[in-house]
Amino acid sequence: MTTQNDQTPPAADSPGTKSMSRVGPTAPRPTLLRGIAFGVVAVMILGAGIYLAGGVFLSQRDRTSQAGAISMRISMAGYDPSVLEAKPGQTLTIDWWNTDGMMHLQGGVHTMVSDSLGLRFELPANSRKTISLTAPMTPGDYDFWCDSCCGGKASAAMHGTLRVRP
Ligand SMILES: [Cu+2]
Repeated sequence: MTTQNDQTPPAADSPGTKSMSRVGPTAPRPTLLRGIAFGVVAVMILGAGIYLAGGVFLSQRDRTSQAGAISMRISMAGYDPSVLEAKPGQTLTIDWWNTDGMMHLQGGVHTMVSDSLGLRFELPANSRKTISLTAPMTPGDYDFWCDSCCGGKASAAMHGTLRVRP
């Protein structure tokens, strides 16, 4: 009676041992291939991520999102470019971007303000927007400035010029 019970475990063990020894020699190759495949996929994903991030970064630096728009950056160093040129009455489209973080900006924005031009634009931290302004009919140099940081109007660095020439 008890011998029947004792026989059952060895019978179950032996097929297990056989199948393990069968898998044994072939096991290293699939594992190695799987490791290589995983590595290749990981490198591809990383590469794609770096490529996409770099593309976004580069597009901010030298490309405008609007055809015919002037790309103008605002930062703690001021407007870049700081001089905009226009014909009398010409409407300029400006792709305006800001790479400063919230903590650097009073109220979280850079601004573009001018009494003589009747401008008041705000640009939140780490963002970009398309703005348009129309040059006056009278030629001249029109001052605009950022009044939300770095000393505002009193800071020479935070001024820009709209240069209107016929
Ligand atoms: Cu500012």
